[in-house]
Amino acid sequence: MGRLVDGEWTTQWYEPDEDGRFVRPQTHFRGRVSRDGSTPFAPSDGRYHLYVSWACPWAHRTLIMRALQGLERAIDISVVDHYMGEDGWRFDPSVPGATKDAILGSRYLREVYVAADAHYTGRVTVPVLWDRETGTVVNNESRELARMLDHEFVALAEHPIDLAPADTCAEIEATIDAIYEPINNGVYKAGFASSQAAYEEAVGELFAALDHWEQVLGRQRWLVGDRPSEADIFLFTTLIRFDLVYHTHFKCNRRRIVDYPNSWGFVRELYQAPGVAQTCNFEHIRKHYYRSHPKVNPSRIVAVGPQLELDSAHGREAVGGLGLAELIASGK
Ligand SMILES: N[C@@H](CCC(=O)N[C@@H](CS)C(=O)NCC(=O)O)C(=O)O
Repeated sequence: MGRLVDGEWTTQWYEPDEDGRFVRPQTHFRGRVSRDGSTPFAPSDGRYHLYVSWACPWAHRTLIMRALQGLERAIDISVVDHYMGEDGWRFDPSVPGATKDAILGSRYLREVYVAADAHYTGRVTVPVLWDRETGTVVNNESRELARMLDHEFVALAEHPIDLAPADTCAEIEATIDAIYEPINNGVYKAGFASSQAAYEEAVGELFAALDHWEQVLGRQRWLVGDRPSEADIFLFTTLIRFDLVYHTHFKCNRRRIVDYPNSWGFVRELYQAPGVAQTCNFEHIRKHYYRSHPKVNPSRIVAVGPQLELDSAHGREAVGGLGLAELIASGK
C-alpha cells in the first residue's frame, strides 16, 4: 500500500489521527460526463473505460450501476488483481477474474494516474473513469461516478432506469450521507483503527446504524421508501462483504448481516436482480482483504467461511413497494 507524491511512488500505510482514528483522504479527479454539453466529457459509445476491482465496495457501486443500466457494451472495464501490496493495485491477467490494463498496458494502476497527471499527489484508488478521447482520468469518486452512470448515459444504456429521480433526489442524497460515515466508511474505521477507543467508537456507531436501518427495512422495501435508489446500491456493497470479511477481518463482530432478517432479505433481493450476481466476486473479496492488510492480518491467512445462502427466496414482496427486477423490467 502506498501513494504518489508529485508523480513518484512512496510506500506508506494510512496515517491515523492523534486518537488512532482512520481518516479517509479526499479524492482528486472530479470531472463529470454530462449529456447537456456543460462539460468537455460528452457521453459516447466506447469513449470511456472503467478501472475497477471486484474486491472493492466503492468500485462495486459503479459495476452494479453499469449492470443495472445495461452499459456493459458502451463502457468497458479493466480489473486489477485482488492483491494490493507495496506497489498498490496491479494488473495480472493470469489471476482468474483479473485483466490486463486494456488502455495503457500498464503493470500498476499508479501508471494510469501518472498518465493523467505527471505530478499527481494522492492515493491510487479504484474506481477510475478514463476518457480515451482526452487521454485522462475524468473522475475517481464512486458516488459521483455512480450518478453519472445513472443519469448521463441514458441514450447508451440498454435498459435505463432512474435510481435518483428528481422528486426524491434530496432524500436519496441525505440517505447516502447518513449511511456513509457509520456504515460504508465505518467498517474501515473499525478495521483500520489503531487504538481500542477509536475501534470501539467506530463499531458502536456502525451497529447503531445497522440496527436503525434494519427497523426501516421492516417498514419499507428500500432505504428511501418503496422504490430502489442509489442509496440501496451503496448500502448493498458494504453489506454483501460484511459477513465474509468485515465481521472477522475488521472485527465488526457484534452481529452478522444474516442475523438481521430485513437487511438480509434486502441483500438477497439486490443480489438476485438481473446482472448483480455477476458483479459479486467472493474470491476476490476474500483474498483482497485478508492478504492486503498486513497490519490487520500479518499472517495473510484467508478465512474459509462463511458460505452465504444468497439464492434463497428474499421474501421482500411482503413489505410492498417496487421490486428491483420489476423496476428494470418497467424501464423507468
Ligand atoms: N473515495 C473513493 C474511495 C475509493 C477507495 O478507497 N478504494 C480503495 C479500494 S476498496 C482503494 O483503491 N484503496 C487504495 C489505497 O487507498 O491506497 C471512492 O469512493 O471512489
